[in-house]
Amino acid sequence: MSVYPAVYLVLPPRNHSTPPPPAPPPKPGRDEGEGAVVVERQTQKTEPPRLYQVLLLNDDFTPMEFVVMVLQEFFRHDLDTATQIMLKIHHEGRGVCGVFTKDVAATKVELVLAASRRAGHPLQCIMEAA
Ligand code: TYC
Repeated sequence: MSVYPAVYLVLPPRNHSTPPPPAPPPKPGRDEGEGAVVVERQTQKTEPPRLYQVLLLNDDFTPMEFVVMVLQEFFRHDLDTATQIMLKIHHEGRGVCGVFTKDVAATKVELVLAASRRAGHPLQCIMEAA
């Protein structure tokens, strides 16, 4: 007779037909919780807007002072710069007042022409692609 106590290992019944329980769903990440919006990254496609020069043209009748006033009021140049631009136009026939996006340039042209006609001057103002 043995001196050791009997030890029995109790195992659960074998069952090869029952699959293991499904793994729990992964915990949502920082941006993947319920109701979150996932935005796909896209490569940059936006082109910078095209720019347009606004120019004044010389004529024989518009007073120099009026042109200087236009350059100050509509293009925010100081008196010195406005005078230099006016003289350049006077001598060379045309000169750049500023460079703007299309809508802004078109609006400047309209405002300058309206002010010139209101004052009775034939000043010409145009825009050109820069
Ligand atoms: N030539 C004009 C004069 O002698 C002055 C002038 C300058 C007119 C610029 C238009 O865009 C102009 N009075």
